[in-house]
Amino acid sequence: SDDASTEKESTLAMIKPDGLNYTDDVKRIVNDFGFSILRELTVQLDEDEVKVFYSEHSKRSFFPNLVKYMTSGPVFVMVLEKVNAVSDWRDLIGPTDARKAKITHPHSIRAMCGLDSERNCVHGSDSLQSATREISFFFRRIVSTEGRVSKHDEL
Ligand code: RTP
Ligand code: MG
Repeated sequence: SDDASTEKESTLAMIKPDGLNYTDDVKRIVNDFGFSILRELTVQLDEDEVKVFYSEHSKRSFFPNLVKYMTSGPVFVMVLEKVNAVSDWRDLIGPTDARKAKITHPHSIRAMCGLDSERNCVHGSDSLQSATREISFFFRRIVSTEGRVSKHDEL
């Protein structure tokens, strides 16, 4: 079918350095909500890698702090697959500001493990196009067109 809403999508989910202690809780939520984990990886990012990953924010005042935060320890990255994966994962993580999330989205992942507008413990791709870029950032050889990931290719 060409109907995007019934096609499986892949998205990039990341547990940021401040969230690593919540990995089991996040993975339980991932499974409960029907995502398949196609790939996972624990990696220590360096400053240059974070600058590329978050390059859309390079002119923002918070960018230096974001680079420090994201290099403060290892991150845990997952490629998640399901129908509507991109927006469903964004809904599950909640708003960027974890302090607000605790009030407006108390069941969200950021409400569970985030602290404030910067240290919000998880990432999610914000569009199918971002998902494709971000998956290929970590898993260079497995991404195909349209945000789909082949289950047959190996890293
Ligand atoms: P993410 O990309 O990490 O999933 O977060 P997001 O879409 O909800 O928010 P975005 O605007 O893309 O911001 C990326 C990350 O930069 C940090 N940030 N700090 N101090 C601040 O005002 C501020 N604003 C953003 C957060 O870690 C945010 O997730
Ligand atoms: Mg973002």
